[in-house]
Amino acid sequence: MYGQRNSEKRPARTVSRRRFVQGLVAGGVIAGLDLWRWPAWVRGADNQQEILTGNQFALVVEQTAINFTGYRTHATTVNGSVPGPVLRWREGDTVTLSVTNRLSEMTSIHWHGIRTPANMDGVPGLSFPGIAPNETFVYQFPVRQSGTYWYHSHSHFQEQIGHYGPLIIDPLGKDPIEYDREYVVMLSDWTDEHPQTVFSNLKQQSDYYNFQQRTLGTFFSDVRKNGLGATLSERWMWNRMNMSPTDILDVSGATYTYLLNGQPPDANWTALFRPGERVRLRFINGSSMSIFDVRIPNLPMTVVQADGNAVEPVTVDEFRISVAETYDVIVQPQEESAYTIFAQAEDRTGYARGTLAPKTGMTAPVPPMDPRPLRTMVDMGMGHTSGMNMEKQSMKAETATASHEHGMDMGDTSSTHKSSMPEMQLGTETANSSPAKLRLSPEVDNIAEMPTERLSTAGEGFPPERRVLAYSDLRARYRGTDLRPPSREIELHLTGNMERFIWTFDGKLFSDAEPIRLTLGERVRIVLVNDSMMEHPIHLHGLWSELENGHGEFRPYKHTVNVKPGERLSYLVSADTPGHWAFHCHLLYHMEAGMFRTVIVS
Ligand SMILES: [Cu+2]
Repeated sequence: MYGQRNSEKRPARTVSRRRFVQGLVAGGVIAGLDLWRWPAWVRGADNQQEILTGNQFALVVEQTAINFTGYRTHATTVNGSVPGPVLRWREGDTVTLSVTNRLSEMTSIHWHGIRTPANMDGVPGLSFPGIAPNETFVYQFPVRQSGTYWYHSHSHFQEQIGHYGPLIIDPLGKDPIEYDREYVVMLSDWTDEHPQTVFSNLKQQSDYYNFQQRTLGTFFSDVRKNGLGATLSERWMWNRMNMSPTDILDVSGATYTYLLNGQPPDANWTALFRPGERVRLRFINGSSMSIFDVRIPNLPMTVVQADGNAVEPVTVDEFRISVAETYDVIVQPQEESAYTIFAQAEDRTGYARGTLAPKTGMTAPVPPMDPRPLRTMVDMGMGHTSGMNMEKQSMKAETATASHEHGMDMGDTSSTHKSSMPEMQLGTETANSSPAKLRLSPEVDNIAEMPTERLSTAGEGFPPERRVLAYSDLRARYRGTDLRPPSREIELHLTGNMERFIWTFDGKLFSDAEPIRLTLGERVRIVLVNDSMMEHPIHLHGLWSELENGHGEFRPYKHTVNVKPGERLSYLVSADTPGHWAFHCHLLYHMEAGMFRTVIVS
């Protein structure tokens, strides 16, 4: 059992890895240094990250000894810490970042969500060749946006082993968000296993890190709840589909230690406040594979920014943050007491944790993890279901599986997609440039028969009494800058073979796929249909993804759009920056497994 394994882990030791402000003193990052921008409590606070400000930065990528789990090992770091230093830019500045590679392999830094010229985007093979050992590459570009972002390696698996850090951009004028203090809260996942080993394990056995199969005990409780017939047919169906309804995340707390600003849960990263203050928490999910559900028991959070862009304030108890997303929230603790920042992995196999407190050393209870979510028939892409039609669903499942086994063409399921999507109002003058004609194949083990619009839910696994942020809650604070309707539509299916750990767009591996071509200046609608049973945070480099979530011209601008299982959603893109751009799932091992395309704007 998982719980057993977890308790066998040695207690995390707090290691003084954080060489606070060391980079400022020793790293030669003196030119353009604007310490006045920072109030004393930020500069001096204990337990805070190194912060580099100004417009000139010297960054060094190197191997650094770390210890998150009780075992001493190495991380690939930026300036010697995990996460790397907070980079603080100002909108309107031109920033110069010299990145020196002290590894024995190639490296790179990608500025996630930042609108740079294509040759500054940091993706080896697309933007530039990468940074060779002992070489220094100088990035330079104007900063034309503000908000909370992050940076990370785009070279092989370096992101998993520590090569990431927060990136904050102050607006040129007054910040429209009012707050008295702010903290970066960067969540991530650490494993002592070599990421190549993790990937091989997943390739050989996709549920390698999932021990949460349902047992005989849960069978009997399901029978009591749902009756024997429904329980039998549901389980039979999942077996036929070669899936477990408990496969939520591919890599779990079985190997991961979840970090909050580079601190394991026991180290309890702590941020201070004075009661009554408005505290801005800048949440960044810098994980390789972990989606988190974040809450602060007894403290409502008001979401004010998503992926760096201001949204109309919305107050919630909890939000789900997918890999690579950022959310800024305001909290206003009134009591002279401590609060736990609790970020449980979506599969409930572990959590990251920190504390907000009026004094150092105070703690609040750490809540038990919620029950783990179960995948449902909606996730399966079979629409809404009830006990009544379970049998019918099972028959469909059997048909699909049988056809799969015999390699039969499932036929024109794409036409079903369209007719079954009355919720989506896909513009009038659009020509579908990529009619998806998918069939079951070694790369595609499922096709959503009835993908649904699911923007008004955060997904499964939340108790009903909690207010949980949904994508439909995100209304941009400012009207979009390009109000033209899209001139065409590109539909892409998020596909995979769970068992073989193959992940693709439209059933095609990156190596077999043609680039997606956009004409410079055109406005397009990207439609994503998730045929798989996993969530996929889809990240388009260089261009904004304006999520069509029912707010008209106030669509939120995102850089990463999480697509739930069985979901169909769309966003608009203005192809305003030429070049070769990466477009991929931000689950690191999904990207590596093939879920990646090149977008060429010319
Ligand atoms: Cu993915």
